[in-house]
Amino acid sequence: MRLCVATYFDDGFASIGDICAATLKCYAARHNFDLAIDRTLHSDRPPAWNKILLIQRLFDQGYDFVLWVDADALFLRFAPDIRAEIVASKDLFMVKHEMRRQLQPGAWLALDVPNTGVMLLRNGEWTRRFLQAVWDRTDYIHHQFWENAAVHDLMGYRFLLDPAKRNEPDANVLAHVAWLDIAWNSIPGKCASPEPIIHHYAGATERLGPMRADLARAESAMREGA
Ligand SMILES: [Mn+2]
Repeated sequence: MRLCVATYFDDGFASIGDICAATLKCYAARHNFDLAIDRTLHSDRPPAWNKILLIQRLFDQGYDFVLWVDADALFLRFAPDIRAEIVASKDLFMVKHEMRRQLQPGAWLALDVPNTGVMLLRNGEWTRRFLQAVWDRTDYIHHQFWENAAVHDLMGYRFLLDPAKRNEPDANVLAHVAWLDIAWNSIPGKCASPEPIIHHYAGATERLGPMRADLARAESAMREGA
């Protein structure tokens, strides 16, 4: 089985992207995965969309699986093997965060928010069609959540896109999706795992400082074999 660990970032993201890439390199080496750190892709869309292009390209190169990790995320621990999460009947493995939204004083809504920051994708007909469907949602090109917004829409999680709508997960899509433990996409201070494998600074205003501190932690985890 060929698995490629992948990320993309442009020059504007390089200071944090380099930190992400350093940990991806260690993770790939630890498990004998290939590594794709792409700095060259470009399209006429905001950079977040390039993840779709890179995953499609790696599928075309024949990888059986792609493990995508956003450039604003990094591994803290290296021993957990993502292959242990693979289920034969599923094509897309990702985390959904549970967020709480206050509707009115005293009334909270628990909201599932699938997050595309970390995804394991199986190279197959369904995933290829899904990625194309995401890319084709041109109405979300400039949405604040970019391709993640298109994924929400396609999966039927529409509340975050439009508070007038409800989350009505699409069973046909979710039949192909397995939810990973939040440890694989732990958002510090927002939706955090007690034992994170990957920290993801989604929507954070300050990333560089915390990611540098995390990198030091990751380097000692690496030395200890964790
Ligand atoms: Mn991100």
